[in-house]
Amino acid sequence: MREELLAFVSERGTLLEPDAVEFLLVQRDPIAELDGFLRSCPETPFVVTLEDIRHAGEIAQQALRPRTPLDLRPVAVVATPSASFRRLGEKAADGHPDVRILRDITGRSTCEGTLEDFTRYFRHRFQVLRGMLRQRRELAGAQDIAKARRSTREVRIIGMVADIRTTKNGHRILELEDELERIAVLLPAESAVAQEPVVSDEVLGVVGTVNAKGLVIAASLVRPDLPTAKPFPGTLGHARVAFMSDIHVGSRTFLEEKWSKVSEWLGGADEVARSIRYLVVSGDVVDGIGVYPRQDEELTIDDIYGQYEALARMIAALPDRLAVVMLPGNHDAVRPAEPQPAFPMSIQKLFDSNVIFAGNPSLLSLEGVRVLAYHGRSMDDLVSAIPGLSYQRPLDGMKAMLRLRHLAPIYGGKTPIAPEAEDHLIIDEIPDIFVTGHVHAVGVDQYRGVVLVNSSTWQAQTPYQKMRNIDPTPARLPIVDLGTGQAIIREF
Ligand code: D5M
Ligand code: FE
Ligand code: ZN
Repeated sequence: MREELLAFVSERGTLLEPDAVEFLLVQRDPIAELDGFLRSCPETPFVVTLEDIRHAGEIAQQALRPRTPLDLRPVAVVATPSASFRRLGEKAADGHPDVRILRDITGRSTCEGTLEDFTRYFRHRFQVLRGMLRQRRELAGAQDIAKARRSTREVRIIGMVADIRTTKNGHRILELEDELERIAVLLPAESAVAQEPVVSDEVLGVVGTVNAKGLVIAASLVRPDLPTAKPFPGTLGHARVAFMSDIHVGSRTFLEEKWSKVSEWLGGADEVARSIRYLVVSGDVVDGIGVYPRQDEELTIDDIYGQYEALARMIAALPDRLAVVMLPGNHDAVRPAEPQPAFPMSIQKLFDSNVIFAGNPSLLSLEGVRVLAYHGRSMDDLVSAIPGLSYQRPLDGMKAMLRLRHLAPIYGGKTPIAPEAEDHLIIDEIPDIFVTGHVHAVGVDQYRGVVLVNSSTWQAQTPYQKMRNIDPTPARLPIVDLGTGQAIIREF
């Protein structure tokens, strides 16, 4: 495809930035995509950039939307479809699927894991998140740590959390680092700031005063967070997207009967089922091989390709109108370090052409609605670091990710992170829908206008989960309306 694309480019007398080439190559029809963009230009540009192409798709979508602020509808979350949810749905087969992968790591990984790579990775993380924090009114005029250290008035600093400890008097002390210096920040035991959860390696702002010993006494902590609620963008129509993850095909505990039920329902006459045009599958699609000790004792299919072949048959049996987007998780056959690339060709070719493969995480566009999909491995680290978080309440963990504007803020825990040149786990663009899996729970909610989905599992409790008291909520299908952002969960 690469050669065909480049031939097309030279035939049209323009140039394509390397990033734009990679971006196009992961789209469904790279040439049609580029052709569409070139047609929208009054004259052929000298060079086409990644930004040009990304934005072209969005502008086309926006042009289709009505100008009246139908956009201001609140996001409602309900457990059973109301009569209006049923009635509003459009027959998904009546429209063409429109899926774009706006951003993921596939084909762009550059890191080798050297020390320089790590330094560069963390510098990038720091700089981008500092940029976001500087937009916050509370941090206007924030100073470098070196300068703040000498200040006698109120200081505002931004740093990455290098260490967190508690003193014997119950105060907490953070070591905060910027590019040049490090400073200790005291969260006094009796103050409200001491109650706020802080995790290692997050980038935050501190407003406080410096005492005689050069210690910052914090008055408040500032997170990059999301700006106040934004409206759900909303498509003109009411096509729906359903979410799944953690199918774990090949495991003894894979719930075959539940799968038959959901598969039958999706292919049946139910109005809501027929309104589902997209299915996003966020990782752990098979159980894998050698993922944990003595896994072979818990497998019904002990060949990795055999597992993907079985899944491919299951997906092929779903109705043709469904455009399926599939990303990997920690049980899948790609590198475990995040960001993970899409499945290799040897796996992709087992599936029908209605399946689109994306990396973990990836930012997708479904008819212009932006979906941030992430398997959710970092939840393991967040649950151990933040008091009150639990596997049963993954939506709280997702809100924490949005507040910190990072999918995997804690480095060096259970979530392996590849030191790419840029930190792809930063939540840079604010999505309209944010979905995670991994914890085998389910839920829908919203945070500041972002619809949150945790996408259940199709695996029963495993012996390991039983030992750890993790009680999964399998066989639930969250469904979101792309017109309104309204979300429901269907149980099978
Ligand atoms: O993870 C499924 C669930 O089990 C999820 O809640 C995490 C938990 N889990 C799995 N393995 C571990 C380890 N090693 N430590 C802590 N928690 C774990 P899955 O990715 O499907 O195996
Ligand atoms: Fe899983
Ligand atoms: Zn997982």
